[in-house]
Amino acid sequence: MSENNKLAFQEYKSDQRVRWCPGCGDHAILNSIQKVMADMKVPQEEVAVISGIGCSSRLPYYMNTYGFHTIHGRASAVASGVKVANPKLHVWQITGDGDALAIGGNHFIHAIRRNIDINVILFNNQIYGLTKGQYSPTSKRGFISKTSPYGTIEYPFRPGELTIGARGYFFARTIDKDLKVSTKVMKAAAEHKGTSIVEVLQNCVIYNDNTHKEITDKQFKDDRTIVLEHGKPMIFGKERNKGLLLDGIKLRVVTIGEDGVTEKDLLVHDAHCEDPTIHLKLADMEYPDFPVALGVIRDSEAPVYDQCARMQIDEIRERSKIKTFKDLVTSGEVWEVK
Ligand SMILES: Cc1ncc(C[n+]2csc(CCOP(=O)(O)OP(=O)(O)O)c2C)c(N)n1
Ligand code: SF4
Ligand SMILES: [Mg+2]
Repeated sequence: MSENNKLAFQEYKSDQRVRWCPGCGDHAILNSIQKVMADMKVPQEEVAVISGIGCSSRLPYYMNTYGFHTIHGRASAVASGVKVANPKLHVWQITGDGDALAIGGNHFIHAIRRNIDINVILFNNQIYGLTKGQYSPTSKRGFISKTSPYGTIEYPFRPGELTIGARGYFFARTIDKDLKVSTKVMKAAAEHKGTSIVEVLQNCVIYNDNTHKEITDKQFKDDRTIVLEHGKPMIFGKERNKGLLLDGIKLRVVTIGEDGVTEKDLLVHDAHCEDPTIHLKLADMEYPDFPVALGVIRDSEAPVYDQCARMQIDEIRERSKIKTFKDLVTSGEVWEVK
């Protein structure tokens, strides 16, 4: 690997032609992932990028690392297996809202529940892009698509709520074109021990253009999103004069300087708190009632499946009377094959 960071960034790019549509949000997400790996100087041979099926799931082709474009919905299952079999690998799972939350919903929640040390990047464009525009489990209620010509009659999953409901310990959210927040949360996800879920609000220019526009557009973004930082008061807005406080058991948006509210009244973000109550409220905030939370919402510690599995195997092997071939060879015992 090159010492020069710029060169290192290029080294994570494969020689494959990137086939996403021009303007697709996936291009920016790919850049962020490559930048994070280069910044963290992770050797390419120690990285495995595992995906399911979908436009987003093409990403492993574009990475100059190990990778596996698996089958629809099974990215979490394969990523779990790779990590447990070889805990030294840095395992990244690339998945879409259809891949992870529809056909792959079961694998997704159980990987989280087990707390396997994988970094999941969930490309949420609220549509099935690859199959040309069917509604997905994250499409807004009433969304009109080829499979819902009169509008959907169901409420969508909120990925943060689902993660916390599955006993997840890491959840972050970013916007595809926001390189600063994306690289920050992906780095935090990589450093977190256990399953990290990063939801990326991604724009599909062809089948669901502008679905996140009312919060991601430059002119609205500062007033309609809040970038959470551990240990910092929850302030947002173009004028940096809006904030969040806890009113009884509910979050409330306030203006600093109005009704006697000062910065001291605002909630201070504690991403590391084990109790997920406030994290869930933050993850669930939706525009127009609230700003949409970006950044690391939850980053707490818990036992990690692959480490526990390894420890259990070592312990049982130690106690076992059954010896492996290696044990026999290294023990110096004399043995005879008849
Ligand atoms: C078993 C199986 N069922 C259905 C499909 C068809 N299929 C391929 S991708 C996809 C949805 C992809 O949507 P998403 O995961 O949101 O990815 P995007 O294309 O939006 O990035 C579907 C239904 C398939 N390939 N395999
Ligand atoms: S169809 Fe949508 S998600 Fe797929 S590559 Fe094109 S813009 Fe991206
Ligand atoms: Mg999708």
